[in-house]
Amino acid sequence: MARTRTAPPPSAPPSDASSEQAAPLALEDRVALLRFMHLHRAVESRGHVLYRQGQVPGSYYDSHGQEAIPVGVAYALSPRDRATPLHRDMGVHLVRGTEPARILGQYMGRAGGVTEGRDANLHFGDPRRGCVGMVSALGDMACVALGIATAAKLRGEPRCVATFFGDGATSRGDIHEAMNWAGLHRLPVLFVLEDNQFAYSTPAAEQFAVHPSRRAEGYGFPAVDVDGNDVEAVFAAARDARRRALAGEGPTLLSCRTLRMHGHGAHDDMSYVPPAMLEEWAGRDPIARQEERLRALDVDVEAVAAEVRETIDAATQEALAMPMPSPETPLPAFAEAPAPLGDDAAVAWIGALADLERGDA
Ligand SMILES: Cc1ncc(C[n+]2csc(CCOP(=O)(O)OP(=O)(O)O)c2C)c(N)n1
Ligand SMILES: [Mg+2]
Repeated sequence: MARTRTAPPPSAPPSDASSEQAAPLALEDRVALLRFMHLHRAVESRGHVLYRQGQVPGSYYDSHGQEAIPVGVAYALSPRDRATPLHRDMGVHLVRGTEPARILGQYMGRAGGVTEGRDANLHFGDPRRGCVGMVSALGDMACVALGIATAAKLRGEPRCVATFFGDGATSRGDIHEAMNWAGLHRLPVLFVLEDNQFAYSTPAAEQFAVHPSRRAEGYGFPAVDVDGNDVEAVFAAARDARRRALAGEGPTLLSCRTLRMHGHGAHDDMSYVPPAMLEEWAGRDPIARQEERLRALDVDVEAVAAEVRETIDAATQEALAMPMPSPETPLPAFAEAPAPLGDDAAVAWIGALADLERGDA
């Protein structure tokens, strides 16, 4: 009889222990990776439906086919680590515990959304979860990540930061400056390149003469070429990079090759992608691949998918019941400075350090 494995609920990110150990992934973790990819795809698919129903302002952007990268990297982080995800990286938010209803509420600009209806629908971060939302200017978030990593190093805090960017963004100066500085100061940064081989309609061959993964060497740190459609490979590479970062060995570039199966936005039919390429990559779907692995281990993968469907249905009802933000209220999402997830130990440690310094003076 097939076993049904349950994964941690979305509000329970993996413990420090799961990401510290070099041991092979436990079956529960392998199932959790599948579940988070399903959640990622399902929350985005539902967002697209809501968009077509006129519930989501602006355009709509998803990451269909790329889910293994944000999920695999985020799962390797500890709660105390930080992330600067791109606007499509819902897996990062979900793994770090942001509830699907709050993401759907965010898409629709509702008061119950992550930024309480106060920011553009996809440019959001939840400081409680250690996620800094992106700004539209590509490449800029690498410099924000650098600031976070510099602060962690100066304060002696045991944390790293994962910053995500596309192949197109690697042509921006900010990425080079960030990599140079991070390499020089051995900062605890995971540079996560989501190489989907296109920057909007521009193919990689028209973007750079040398693949960006070769550039890391010039800045004095390693790059790892990762199959971006294999969530376990992404997890393993991120876990190794995190270990290096926390050991003071500096940054790593995780160059994750993938192909997004949807266009740049809901308005884009991606006619610029050769059909044969789409067909080839459809056969490498990250969810189907993880399901195949787990089916072979007798996991009831249909039950995992069914549970996620139920979760998203309930989240949709919850989000649709959220009111629009009141024009009377100020900007609560920015006015508060909540302690981020997993920081209790670090805060206590910094407090002890401050006392010590005062005592010395
Ligand atoms: C500095 C800057 N230039 C141009 C844009 C417009 N723009 C938005 S997304 C995009 C393509 C991004 O390609 P890539 O970095 O490969 O990310 P992908 O969407 O493929 O994940 C462009 C040119 C921008 N947001 N910022
Ligand atoms: Mg791209």
